[in-house]
Order: sequence, then C-alpha cells, then structure tokens
Amino acid sequence: MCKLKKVLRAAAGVSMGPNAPRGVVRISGPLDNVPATFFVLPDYSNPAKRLADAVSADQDGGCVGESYPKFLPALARMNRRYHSSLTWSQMKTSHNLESLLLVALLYSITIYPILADEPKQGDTKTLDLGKNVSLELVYIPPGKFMMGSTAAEKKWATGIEGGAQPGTDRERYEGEPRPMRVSNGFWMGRTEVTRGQFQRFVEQSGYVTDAEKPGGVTQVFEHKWNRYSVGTKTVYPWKSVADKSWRDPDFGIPMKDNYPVVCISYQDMKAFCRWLTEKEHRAGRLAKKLEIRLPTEAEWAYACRGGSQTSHYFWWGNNLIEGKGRFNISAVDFLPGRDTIWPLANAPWSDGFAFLSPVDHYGKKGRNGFGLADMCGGVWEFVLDHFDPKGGHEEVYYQDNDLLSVSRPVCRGGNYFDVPGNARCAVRLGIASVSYSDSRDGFRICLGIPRKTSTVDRTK
Ligand SMILES: [Ca+2]
Ligand SMILES: [Ca+2]
Repeated sequence: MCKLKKVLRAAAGVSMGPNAPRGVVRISGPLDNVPATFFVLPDYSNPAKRLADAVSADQDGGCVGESYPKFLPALARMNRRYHSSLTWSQMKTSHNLESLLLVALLYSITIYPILADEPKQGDTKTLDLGKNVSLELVYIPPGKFMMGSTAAEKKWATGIEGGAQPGTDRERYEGEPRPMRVSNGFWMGRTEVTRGQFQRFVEQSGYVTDAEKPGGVTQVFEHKWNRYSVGTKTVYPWKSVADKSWRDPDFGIPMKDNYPVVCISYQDMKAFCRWLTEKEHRAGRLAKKLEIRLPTEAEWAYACRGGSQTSHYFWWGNNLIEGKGRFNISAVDFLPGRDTIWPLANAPWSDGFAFLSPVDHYGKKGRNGFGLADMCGGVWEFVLDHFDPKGGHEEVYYQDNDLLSVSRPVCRGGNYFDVPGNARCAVRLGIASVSYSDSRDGFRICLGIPRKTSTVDRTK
C-alpha cells in the first residue's frame, strides 16, 4: 500500500470521541500495530503554542514528543496553509474532507515518519556488556498465539516417540489450546543468557548468586547415574550440592563462555535484569519507560511459537524428525568418559551434546520464525510468572495479586536432558522456589514495558 493511502486509511479511522477534552480533537488509530494518539489544539491564534501542543503524546509514551522538534518546520508550513481555511468551529461541526485531510497531513508529517522508525519484526539491537561481550535482542511485534496443547499432543508426549513418563500431572499443566494475545511489542534475547554474559554482570556488580551464598545449594548431575531402573536402588540423576555454582556446574567438561549460564535462581536472573536495565538507563541507551526483565509466560510462549498461530508440538511443526539439527535434547549422545549412549536417548540421532551446547549452535536451522535460537531444548528458561498448575495466562500470574508476588516461578521449553515429549513449546514446570537453581535451568531476557513482581522465598 502506498504511503498516502496508508495515511488516509489511518486518518479515516480516527475518532473524535466524546471523551476528547473540550477544544481538542483526539485522534487515534493503529498503524503498523503501533497505537498512536495525538491532539490538535484549536488555538490557531498562537503559533508557538499550536506547534508545541499539536502533537502532544503517543500512547506508547514520549517518542513523538522526543522526535517532534525535527518536524516543527514542516508542521509550521502546513499549519500556515490551513490557518485561513479551517477554523475550529468548522472542524467541530463537520467531519468533512478538509478536516480529514488535515488529520492525514498531520499524521503524514508527524506520526508516519516516527512510525516508520518503529522496530519491525526481526530488527535487532545489541547491548554492549564490555570486554567484547555483547547480547543480541530481536524485535517481536504484538500478535496472537495459542497457549497450551491438544489432547493428541499430550498423548504423543508420553508415547513411544515423545518418551515422557506416562501417568504424571506434567502434561496437564499445559492446559487446553486457547488463543491469547500479546498486545505490546518487545525485544527478546536471540539466545539464552550465556555464561560469558553473566560473568560480565558479576564482574561489574560483585553479585553473589543464591547457590554461592552461605548455606546455598544447587542441583547438579549425579555422575554415578547410569540409567533409571525399576527397583529400590534407583540412583537419581541429579543431586543437591553446596560447593557448585554457575562458575562450575560439575558437568565434568570444560565450561565455555558461549554455553548458557546455569545454576542461577529466579532471584539471580532478576538481579541480572535489574543491573542491565540500570546500566542502559544510565548510559541513556534505554528509554525510561522500558526495562530489561524476564519475559512474561505469555511473551515467552508467543515467542516460542515463532509467529505461528497454530498449536504445534515444536516451533517447526509436529514432526520430531524435522528437529534433527535444530535443538539439543536427550539424543544418541555420550556422557563424558563413557562409551555407552545416553540412557534416556529418545531422539534417534546425535545432536552432539550430552550436556550444554553453545547457544545458537545450530545456526539458522535452529532459529524459529522470530529468529530465536534454542527455544525448545538447550536449557529450561524461567519466565516472570508464578506457576499456575492449570496453565499459563495472558497477563502475568501472581501468587498474590495485591503483593504481585511470585514464590514458585515457571520454566519453559525443556532442556538438553529431556526426551522430545518434554521439550515441546507448550511444556511448563513449576520451580521449587525463587532461590532454587539447577544445572538444567537458565533464562533469556526481554526488553519491554515494565512488569512488577515481588519475590517470596518459600524455603525461608
Ligand atoms: Ca543432547
Ligand atoms: Ca531453551
């Protein structure tokens, strides 16, 4: 659609509603999914005031005002042209073509160029963490998606191919497929936060993670584990230890900076996000109205589906075999120092990693429709919400709505240790506490409008 048509279409959708303050034409209309509102003041006798107030705000806050000065000369020219031919009473009494044209021109001169600068799906932003470490974000526009999974999907998850243990409540946590909407665009980490990125946070802030605090523990792999066995002497593959942390999650393999960071808690992740938000605000690189935080569960689930509005098992569809070369789960891989294949192997190929893999290791093939890597598999990704066993919500779910509290965070997407049935888009689990950490758990950041939560540590 040509620019003029687009502008006229937007202008034709304007509302001069009854709630508009007296003497002010209130104009609003979504263009390219960006809601915009501006005001035309009737005081045409005062050019300075007219120009200063003609465009006062947009719903997204501030960007029109900030960019406004560069459009002043053009607006002044246009207003002069219309000064003699259009009065406030004319505008008020007849929504005629002229008023529409005025609106269209105002839209064209003021809003449209700004909207043209709005991010588009797939746009990227890079945050510099210093020491040649950066973090890439991808823009995701508002949109719709399906939360949850069908009965057929749940059945597949615990079947031969899915490999998940039947008879647990786990699949029930996903809920039935239900349409949801994410109404504000946001930026999301292309990858899970890496060990190298987390290290920059610790180096600059002196932060001590929950696992490293006195009395702190973290969950790591039990190297004695060989396989699940029926009987009384089952060795559980994970154990809680006091002397391990994100610095050394005890995999028995050398850690790399491009592995996802693990063994960090919900509180640690929030601290990372706060640090990065403050750092970006201080540097003037991040608008005050935005923050870096964990994604909400709806944002994460929407992002995971990569723009698809269908409830598929994985972001690429329902076919497991098409997942070869796309994600790191429990496949035909070897544990370090062993010559037998991974005991839980369900995916009939080797993805190359028994434990962590470098983020975005699979490149283009491992990225979904939004360009995000490792949304299924890799490491579990914590989201902001409190866990509701009945399923995820469109708005942030809290333990207590008044306190905005979270004591049992949600993690999504499965991990390198999971069978295919446990690494689907809809998979979700409740985490023991906000101080719990595990060498299967990590996170991905989101840059968007602020969402407040408070943490309650149920272990204390
Ligand atoms: Ca693997
Ligand atoms: Ca992941």
